[in-house]
Amino acid sequence: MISKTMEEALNKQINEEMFSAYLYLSMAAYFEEIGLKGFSNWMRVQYQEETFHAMKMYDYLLSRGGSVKLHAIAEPQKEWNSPLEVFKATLEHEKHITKCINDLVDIAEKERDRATFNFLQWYIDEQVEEEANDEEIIRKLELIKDNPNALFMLDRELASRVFNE
Ligand code: OFO
Repeated sequence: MISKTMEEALNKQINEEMFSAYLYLSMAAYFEEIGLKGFSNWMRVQYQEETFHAMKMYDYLLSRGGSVKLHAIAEPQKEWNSPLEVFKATLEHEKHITKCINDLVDIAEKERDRATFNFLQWYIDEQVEEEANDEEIIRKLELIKDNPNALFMLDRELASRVFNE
């Protein structure tokens, strides 16, 4: 049976993941509203990924005999000034999530909870990928600057992203 401390920390993280989903869904709407459907698709897939992150933790907590407590999801930002600003905000958010996951690993170690420690390794790897994806898009957007043709080419590229766990 999972400890109360670990249970509380995982419930907090489920909320962080659900907020991430909400934030990216808000960004998807922003992109669609400014006519960038490919960017919007990329963010919709990110929304699906974050929901998956939350549900994976939800299922794990239940499988360990823990109790799921869903906290209120905060309202995400709605407006940004440019695609570059969105992706910079995305990277900052992912760095925050990486810190949350590292803190969870510390708690699992302190609680001597080996199962949760192992479970969290998947999230550690996932965060490396998430930050790398954002950095790659930021680099492209910095090269693109104000070139609309290049921006539309990137939009076409991002339109092909599909969700896979
Ligand atoms: Fe974006 O990795 Fe979960 O929150």
